[in-house]
Amino acid sequence: MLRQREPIVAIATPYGESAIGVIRLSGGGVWERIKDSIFIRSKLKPRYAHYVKVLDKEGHVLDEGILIYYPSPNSYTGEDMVELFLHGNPLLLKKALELFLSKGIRLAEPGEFTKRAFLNGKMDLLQAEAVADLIEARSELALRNAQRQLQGELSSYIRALRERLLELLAYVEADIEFSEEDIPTLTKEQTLSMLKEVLKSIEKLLQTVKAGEFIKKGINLAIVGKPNVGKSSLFNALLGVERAIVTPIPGTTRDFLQESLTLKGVPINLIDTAGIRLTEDPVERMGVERSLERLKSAHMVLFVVDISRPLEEEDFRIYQLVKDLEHIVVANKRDLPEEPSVLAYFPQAIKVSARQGSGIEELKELILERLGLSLRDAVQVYISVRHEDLLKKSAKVIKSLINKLETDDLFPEIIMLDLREAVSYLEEVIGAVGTEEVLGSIFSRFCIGK
Ligand SMILES: Nc1nc2c(ncn2[C@@H]2O[C@H](COP(=O)(O)OP(=O)(O)OP(=O)(O)O)[C@@H](O)[C@H]2O)c(=O)[nH]1
Ligand SMILES: [Mg+2]
Repeated sequence: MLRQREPIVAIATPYGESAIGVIRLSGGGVWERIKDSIFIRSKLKPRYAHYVKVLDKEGHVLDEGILIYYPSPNSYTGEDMVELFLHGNPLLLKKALELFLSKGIRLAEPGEFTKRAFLNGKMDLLQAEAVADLIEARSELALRNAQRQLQGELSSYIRALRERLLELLAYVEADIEFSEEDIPTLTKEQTLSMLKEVLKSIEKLLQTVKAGEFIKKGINLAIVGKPNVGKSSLFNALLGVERAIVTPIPGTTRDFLQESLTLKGVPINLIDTAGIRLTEDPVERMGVERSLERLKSAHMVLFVVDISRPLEEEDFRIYQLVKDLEHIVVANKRDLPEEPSVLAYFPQAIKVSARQGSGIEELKELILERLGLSLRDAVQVYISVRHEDLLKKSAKVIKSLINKLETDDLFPEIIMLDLREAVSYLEEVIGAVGTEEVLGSIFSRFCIGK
């Protein structure tokens, strides 16, 4: 399995001046390739920090630093690896890089170290993806999720589903191959219940894709409503600062405002918009048009109404625009006497007072819950679009198999083919393949020849 490929090299730290710059090398016999350029006093010891000098072609000292040698298989890639910690000067690092390139070591492609780690079985595909996610993570939750995935949480979740299907497959295949013999089989009900259980788990995972994207990229949350209902006040209350201008005059906000905030680690781009109404004022009208535009790019909308006054035609008109979008109805000004018709029309509304700041924490929690990000959720792993595609395919096959089984008695061969297909998609998610394992699963389970 473990293979040593041709040596590659890369500068592993970002371009720019820094205290330390790291050069990473990996591949079969990489140390032998570079050792002429390294002055080292002691004998090279695996995974030991050596003080070294890097010598250029003329034998001059290019820099001094620390070198660590990780012989295969105990390295990140599984190959022989060298990490050199030099001074973080871009020019110097480039010179060192060129020195190694001149020794026939190739420049690494993006992600090539991690790709080699995957190919050498040091991690599965999900974990390799998590490395990229971890480096890119820009919010606390994204970071935490990437770390979880790197630790193999999502992998083990998917592996468990795959094992359930393999178990079923083992029964079915044994039924085909050894139908004459007295071996344990599953009833149709048992098969169905196992399939349904797996399907349910896949569907649960599928629900996390949106949230998974949200925690990586953040969400656009737009506040809309007719003039004077308290949108800007709500904007400020959510931000926790007096950012937007608030006045009793309808039509105060003319252009949209954006501010970033994080809700429990989720990056949110909060947008306050101009109150939407038919207006003769050309400036306000442009603002209204921009509000409508913001609506389109919003992942979620907070539709604000004034709980202290009867609803008007404008409220209903705006509601028509948002009702098919992901939205929350916010009944603001709950500190004032309540006009009962508002809640009669919008019983689902959450009551807040933007001015007094009450109900705001509950609103934040509701936003996260609607986004599928509530920390109370049972599933704490999030999938990405690549996983979604494969999981959907797997779910589709399982679903149709359930339907067929419920209406018909199927040949085990058919069940076997469907199961294999469903399993193959799960394997693609983790990047594992091998039909050997199916056989292994049969024999470990049935002790044939006993
Ligand atoms: N009593 C009470 N008044 C509020 C509350 N929220 C906002 N107001 C008042 O309502 C008026 C309008 O508030 P804004 O936040 O400017 O309303 P807006 O929806 O942004 O208005 P436009 O920008 O004109 O569309 C101001 O006088 C606020 O002080 C609230 O929770 N309770
Ligand atoms: Mg406003």
